Amino acid sequence: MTRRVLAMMTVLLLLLSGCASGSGSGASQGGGIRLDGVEVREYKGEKLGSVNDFRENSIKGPQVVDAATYRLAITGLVDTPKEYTYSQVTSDHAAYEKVVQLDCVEGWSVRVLWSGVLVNDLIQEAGAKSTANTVIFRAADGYSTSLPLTYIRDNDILLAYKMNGVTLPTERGFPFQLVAQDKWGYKWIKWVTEIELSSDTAYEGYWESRGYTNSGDRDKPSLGR
Ligand SMILES: Nc1nc2c(c(=O)[nH]1)N[C@H]1C(S)=C(S)[C@@H](COP(=O)(O)O)O[C@H]1N2
Ligand SMILES: [Mo]
Repeated sequence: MTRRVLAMMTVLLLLLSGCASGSGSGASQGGGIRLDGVEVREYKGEKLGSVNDFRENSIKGPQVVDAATYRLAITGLVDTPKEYTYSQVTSDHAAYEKVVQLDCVEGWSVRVLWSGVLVNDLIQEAGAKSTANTVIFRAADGYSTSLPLTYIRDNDILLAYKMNGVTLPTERGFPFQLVAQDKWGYKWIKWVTEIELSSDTAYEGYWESRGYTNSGDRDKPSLGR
């Protein structure tokens, strides 16, 4: 009990001192630079879940991705196909943060602070052709999922490289997990390697082709069509 109170006070002190607030890529509202490795557990007065609250049930287990050789490809219906290194994604693009909850169809949820780049910023650099209306995401484990281009644009959907201020651990999808807010967990693809612009609105990803809804809307049942 006393140990818990002490731990809470330490976190509070860290937050107050500013060294645990703000964006990892530079200055923040608090003016401090958040040091990687210190998990943020409260954001604007809201208690957050933890990196350790997620369950690992990926189709082939955690994928170990080497940041040095990693590439993110933007392909399909684009004017200029792109290939980014890890640091080109994280350092050459504006950073955004938001608190979003992931809900798995298996009945668990975690709400954390995500930091990342806008998927739409990457798409805009490649230049989506006017016929593109679907975004297909592929990952290092062969997993895939898709979402409407309008959903990606209208909701400022993030490709996250940090949660609670900490670089995504291997289990959480390093280097990138899609923050598919308002969608079931199976849309939150981890270990993303490719973003393909497509006109195939009927494309079905890994779980979608196994009976889960293609919309993946969190406010609707996940099974059936
Ligand atoms: N590449 C890949 N991404 C994936 C999965 C997967 O098996 N492979 N599983 C999805 C499912 S069903 C859920 S609920 C979330 C869970 O995220 P977590 O493993 O970080 O808890 O990841 C999603 N992203
Ligand atoms: Mo899930």
